Amino acid sequence: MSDADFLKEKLGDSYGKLSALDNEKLNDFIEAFIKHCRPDSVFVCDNSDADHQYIRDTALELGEEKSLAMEGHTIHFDGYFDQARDKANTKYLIGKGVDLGELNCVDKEEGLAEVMGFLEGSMVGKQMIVAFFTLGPENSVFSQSCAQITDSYYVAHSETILYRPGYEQFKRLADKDDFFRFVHTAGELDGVVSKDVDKRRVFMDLADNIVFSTNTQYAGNTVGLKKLALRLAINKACKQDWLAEHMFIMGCHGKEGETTYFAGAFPSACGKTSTSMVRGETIVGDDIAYIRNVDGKCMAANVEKGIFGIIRDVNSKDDPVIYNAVTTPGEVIFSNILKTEDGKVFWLGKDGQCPKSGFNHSGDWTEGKKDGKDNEVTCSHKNARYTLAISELENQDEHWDDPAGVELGGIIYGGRDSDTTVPVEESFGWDHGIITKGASIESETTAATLGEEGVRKFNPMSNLDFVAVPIGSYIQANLDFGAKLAKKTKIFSVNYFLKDEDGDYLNGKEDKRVWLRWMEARVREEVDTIKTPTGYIPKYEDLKKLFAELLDFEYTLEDYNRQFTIRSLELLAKTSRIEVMYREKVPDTPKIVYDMLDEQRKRIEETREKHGDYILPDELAGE
Ligand code: SPV
Ligand code: MN
Repeated sequence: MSDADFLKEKLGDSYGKLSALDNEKLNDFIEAFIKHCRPDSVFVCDNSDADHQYIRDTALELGEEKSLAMEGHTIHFDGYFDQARDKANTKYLIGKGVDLGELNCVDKEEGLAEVMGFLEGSMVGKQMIVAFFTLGPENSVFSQSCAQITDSYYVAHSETILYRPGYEQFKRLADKDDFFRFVHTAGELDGVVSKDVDKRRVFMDLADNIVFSTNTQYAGNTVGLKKLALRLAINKACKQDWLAEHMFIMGCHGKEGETTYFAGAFPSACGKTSTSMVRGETIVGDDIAYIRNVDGKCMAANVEKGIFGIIRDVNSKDDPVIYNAVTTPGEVIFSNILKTEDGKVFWLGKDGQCPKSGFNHSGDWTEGKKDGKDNEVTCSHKNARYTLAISELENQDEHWDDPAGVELGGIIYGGRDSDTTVPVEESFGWDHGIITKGASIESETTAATLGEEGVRKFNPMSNLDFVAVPIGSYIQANLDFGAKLAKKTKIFSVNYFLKDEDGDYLNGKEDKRVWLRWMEARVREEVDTIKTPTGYIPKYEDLKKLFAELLDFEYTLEDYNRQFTIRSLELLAKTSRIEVMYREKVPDTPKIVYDMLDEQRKRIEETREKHGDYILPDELAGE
């Protein structure tokens, strides 16, 4: 049988949709995996309303999602042991002679044999879905075409919410081979959840721009266009002088009629989404940004069109916009929260009282339930999420879907740091910011990945999990990108997690609104600063004004001093930790990284000699 006849027979009604794309590379890819995964049938999605509706309906029909009382809302459950990204089993397939430094790698032949073994016959008794999307807006310098093969209607449904349709773009592909490929199987099912999580693998082949994902359903492991594509994009970006970053993009509106855009990188579950959604400002995207130099300007676009956000602690007080979106009719997929008999939902930190019983990721649930290890099973998982389109949000930025992207006024690096860095600080310049802010991020671990929580981990640009090239060359690519900008974007650090001696947070949840407006004022050159050994910090008067204006809060000098004390000893310790990390783990570290860390250490030591271990900002004013 010829290839065309094989596809015609196997695809049936869907054949016309594939052949209209007239792409042999694509046909070869699909044919190979039909032969290998052996689905009973194949559905090709052409992004029509009818096809999207079919995907929604089938997710319900197969039980991968269940409908809820609220119109448009559904709920999906991942297996009890499949609740987060599996870093240990996420690996790069590397051929002979390729060196990716410390990254988690597996020999290509060996890895392929394993994952292809898991894929073989994995779709017998199931339908294969083939769907097309674009990362970044269509028809823009940011567009990246993607083809997804999956046997999960939940994955396909999530992608129709989170990503822009790409079918039409495929018709116009100039280079027919220029698309990212994703192949996913949930594997054998136990009811509706993946049964063989011990065979969970996410293996990436950078040479062929393909990612394989098996025996898992959690979106961070399966939704190809999210973190799987980010890894392929970082590899591509490094070769082409642009950046693919784990960043939100948001618009700040401190000055009537004008918007200053920021992109911000924070490790998972450290306030990234809530920063992009703060009251009074507008959201472009909450997770992944592509950044390009367009005529000397630093332009950024959200590669997604939706949000896969953490639902824990989303309540009407702290996150009113999201709360409203997830408690009113509209298309929302919840995952791993509590569903009651009458189709209502509850999650950790939601407004109101938690029901005494219901159904969740552990099965039937009643208050006080324990798992096999005698740990309490909470009503929802800490990493439980909601999936919705940005178009559902009342705070969407008017340029969120602009093919030109938005011009960045500032880049922000954040982390979960209880004792070292001040709540907000501006770097001395691009290189200093990239090195001592971005490349020096350390963060205490969270529930967004499997493993122990609360351990301080090195996480350059919050992108460590996704950096697909040796880390030193990734940092060099960031430095080079800045060098070519006509106007350097300012770089800041923020830390929302500073604690006092008793372990209480030194900041309120809404303080980030003040830090954002202060950074905006810096971009506009409207406020002055105090120079510290590690960067420029705000002056008390400027913050006092912003706290009063934005939060109606009387910010005292004592508050300021507690938050902005320069902690010399902790800063020196951090500088040493970072240096050791690079020396031990990153053999291709650019020399400038060591030089800048060294200069920073000297500055901290000199200031410490003069002013002591803990220095109040006022002591440095005027220096
Ligand atoms: C993150 O963990 O950074 C997320 C969710 O944004 S995931 O899809 O799991 O990556
Ligand atoms: Mn993320």
